[in-house]
Amino acid sequence: MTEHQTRSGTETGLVTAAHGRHYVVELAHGDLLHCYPRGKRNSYACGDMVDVERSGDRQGTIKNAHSRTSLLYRSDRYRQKIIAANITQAVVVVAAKPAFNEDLLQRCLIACEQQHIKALIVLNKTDLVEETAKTAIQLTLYRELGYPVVPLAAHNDISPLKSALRGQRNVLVGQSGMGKSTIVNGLLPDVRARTAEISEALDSGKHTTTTAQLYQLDAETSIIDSPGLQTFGLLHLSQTDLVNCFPEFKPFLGHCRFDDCRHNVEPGCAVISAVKEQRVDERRWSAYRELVAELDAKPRRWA
Ligand SMILES: Nc1nc2c(ncn2[C@@H]2O[C@H](COP(=O)(O)OP(=O)(O)OP(=O)(O)O)[C@@H](O)[C@H]2O)c(=O)[nH]1
Ligand SMILES: [Mg+2]
Ligand SMILES: [Zn+2]
Repeated sequence: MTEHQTRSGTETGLVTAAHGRHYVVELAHGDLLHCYPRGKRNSYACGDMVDVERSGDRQGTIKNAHSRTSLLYRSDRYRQKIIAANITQAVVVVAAKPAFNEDLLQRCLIACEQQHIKALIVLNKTDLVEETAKTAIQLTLYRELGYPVVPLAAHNDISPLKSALRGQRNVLVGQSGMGKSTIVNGLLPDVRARTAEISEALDSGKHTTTTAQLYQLDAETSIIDSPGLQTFGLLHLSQTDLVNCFPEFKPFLGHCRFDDCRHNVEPGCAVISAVKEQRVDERRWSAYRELVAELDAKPRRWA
């Protein structure tokens, strides 16, 4: 018995595609199994290591996932949605056209902070020179906060991104149309065929990505392409989580008048003073307050 066949009938594999409740699991010897999870409440994501039981020639049932080192997910009042598991770096792709949503970018960064996932911002479509100038300025704030910003024209040349991806399990996230799948195709020129194959197998006929898909770039590097996001709920964060997800707040924490200050409307708040002194950007504090308000609103139904 090998380490990948722990119990009779049970094999261990990596989730390499996820489309709703349909998963593709790659076993140690490279076989692909089309799987559904056991039980209605269980859900998995690309990057999960799972135990599966074969139920047919190329089919199986996912019994459980191994413990995760990280989990990128979003949650609104009604449900939680897993984006990717066991990732070390999120590549948030933005572009000037269609205009990117800064609120969504901030939410992606916050979700990463909470899971201790490194975040990298790609400013794609820099070949659209005129449109890009304003967006580049808009991103200065994030660069100053310590998030690397990589300008890219994925259509033309993917090489500026390659070294930043190396040695990481990456996930591409962002709005639809920013160029995530174009980046994958640039990294793996033969990937279109593979994408078509998997999409066909999963019965998805759309042009934009509807299936999260993991690609191995080399022995140490992989990248997950994920479907475009429109919203990014963060109701799984606690108030404390939220504060800690804003790295620039850190120097001011512990200096507020009240020990239980929420840095929202409280008098004598050191964070609010820092905003007034322009030591913390107003855009970030607004985002923070918006999220505090969301946490204060109606309770989560999935909790
Ligand atoms: N001008 C320009 N267009 C680009 C570039 N990269 C991608 N595009 C175009 O942007 C559009 C969207 O690209 P996709 O790669 O499908 O975007 P996506 O982020 O994967 O979108 P979803 O799968 O819907 O989330 C396509 O028409 C691409 O050809 C670029 O560097 N420059
Ligand atoms: Mg795509
Ligand atoms: Zn405060």
